[in-house]
Amino acid sequence: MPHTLAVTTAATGVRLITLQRPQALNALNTELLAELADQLDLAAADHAVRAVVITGSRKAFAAGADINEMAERDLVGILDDPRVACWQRISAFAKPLVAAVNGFCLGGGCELAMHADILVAGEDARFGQPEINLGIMPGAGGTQRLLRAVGKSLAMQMVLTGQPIDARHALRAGLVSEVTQPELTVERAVAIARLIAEKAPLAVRLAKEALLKAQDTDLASGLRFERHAFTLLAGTADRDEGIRAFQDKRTPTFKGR
Ligand code: DAK
Repeated sequence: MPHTLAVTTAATGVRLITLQRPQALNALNTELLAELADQLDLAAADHAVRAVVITGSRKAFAAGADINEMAERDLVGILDDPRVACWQRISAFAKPLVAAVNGFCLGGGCELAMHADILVAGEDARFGQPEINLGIMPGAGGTQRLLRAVGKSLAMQMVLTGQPIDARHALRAGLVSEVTQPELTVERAVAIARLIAEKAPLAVRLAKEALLKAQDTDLASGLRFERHAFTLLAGTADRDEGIRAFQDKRTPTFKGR
């Protein structure tokens, strides 16, 4: 059983992972990151799980990497940092990941939220990369994913000044796709995940992979990947089922085959 997370089934096919280190505003220490990577590995292997929602508390999604833990690591310690492998496992999660963000979403917390495919924010959410205030810089993808999400000028401003932006600004910038009342953030994220969970898992998986490719490849390679993935789906039973259900005017039953 994890110590720093609560793991529940929020809806059919939807696993909800809640970060629970309230004493440190869900700061991401090694234990929490390792437990999160373990839970995502379990979700990846479980056919009943079609999508995952990750959330924190009303006060904080996560206030960053654990600064006290970071203080104990010198240059060599950072080279051997076990958290790097945890982040790699988190970023390798191939099923849809939805983040429900309330309160502080800072530093490594913002970087974790940006690992999600879809972000829903409560009106009180604050997104920031304040590492510069500590004499360091983002280390879990913040410079790369933030720039891709919000563009150069705002990413530069956030990373170089350390100043956070509010949920409405994050929405305008494209960092999140929806803003809700804080008490409805998890409910809305679960509803989105449930819609995805009802779709054909192989199509969802390949569509996610293709969309992520758009961020790190040129257009011709991305289009080639899309064509291959699209062709691959022609061999699936779920494609036959989806098309037949449309013609029969009924709801399809997808099996992930
Ligand atoms: N680490 C450890 N403890 C934290 C924390 C953090 N990031 N953030 C908050 N806490 C603790 C506080 O120390 C306090 O503990 P006690 O004093 O009660 O024992 C408790 O949580 C409540 O916090 P506050 O009393 O400060 O609460 P306030 O509401 O007054 O202020 C705040 C909330 C979020 C504005 C403030 O807590 C704050 O500024 N926190 C630090 C935010 C921050 O600087 N985050 C960035 C951390 S650096 C890497 C991967 C990732 C990273 C680096 C490397 N590799 C893979 C190599 C990422 C780095 C970072 O995220």
